[in-house]
Amino acid sequence: MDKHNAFAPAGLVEALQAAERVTVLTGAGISAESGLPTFRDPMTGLWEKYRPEDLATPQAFRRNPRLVWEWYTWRRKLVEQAAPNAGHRALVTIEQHISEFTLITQNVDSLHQQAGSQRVIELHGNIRRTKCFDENVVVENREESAEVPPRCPRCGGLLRPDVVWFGEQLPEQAFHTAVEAAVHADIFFAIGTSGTVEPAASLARVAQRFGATVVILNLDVEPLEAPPLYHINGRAGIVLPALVRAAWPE
Ligand code: BV8
Repeated sequence: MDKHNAFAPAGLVEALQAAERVTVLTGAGISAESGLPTFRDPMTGLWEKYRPEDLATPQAFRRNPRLVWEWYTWRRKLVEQAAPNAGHRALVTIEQHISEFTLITQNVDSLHQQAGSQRVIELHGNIRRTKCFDENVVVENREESAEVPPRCPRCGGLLRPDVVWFGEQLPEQAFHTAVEAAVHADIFFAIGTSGTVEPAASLARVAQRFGATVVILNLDVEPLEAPPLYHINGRAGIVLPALVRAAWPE
């Protein structure tokens, strides 16, 4: 293997082979190669006059529940048509080689679980789940309804996607687990995330402060090999399989 493979720096490969605890934070970028738009992509079609921050809030939902529900219905249909890509699958392989592996995702698309990842912490919920806006309780197997948004079968309140909106608290247990996994990581990967949304973006800094090797994998980073910090510029669907091949040749 080329010793200076930009996608698999030798120092990082050795660290990966020796690592006990690996923590990964993923963002929309890892699902981009599955055809799902990221939040940095300009909104397309009928949504192009909106910003996600304008639609993914409880205020927006209160103001115009139909508009927000229909945006999520559009996104959910894209998610249902999407399949995991080689980046998601490479993380499943890494999980199989590492004794304590934690995958934290900001994504709401279930593609990590579909790829076979076992330990997935969903910081921002999941677009496939629906909950009652008033009771804040998930509604299972709801009947299709002509009403938009549909109503809660229990209390008649409006239904909403079970995702964390801007201005809403993250699920407490999920975030606590994520912080612990950052604190104790030997290696922390931040993959396909612009690091613009808090408190998820703080996890890489926590890992760095507690002595982890930190790897930033993105399309918009300058390559850097300054152990214990690595910046790898490339697509997750290409770089992660290259790292796996270098660390654990068949
Ligand atoms: C909170 C679910 C406590 C919904 C999401 C003022 C008032 C109130 C709050 C705030 C405030 N100022 C700041 C805040 C905190 C706020 C925040 O961070 N705002 C930002 C906009 C500044 N955060 C919150 O509100 C959080 N809650 O703080 O609670 C609180 C409570 C009350 C009051 C105050 C505080 C909740 C945040 C969760 C929001 N929900 N998602 C949905 O999906 O619809 S966030 C959503 O956007 C995603 O989940 C994700 O987290 C974020 C997008 O980030 P990324 O995933 O990084 O995606 P992005 O498109 O940005 O970047 C993609 C990257 O991939 C790019 O860098 C690109 O280069 C790269 N890439 C592309 N292709 C590839 C690639 N890389 C590799 N390979 C490729 N092929």
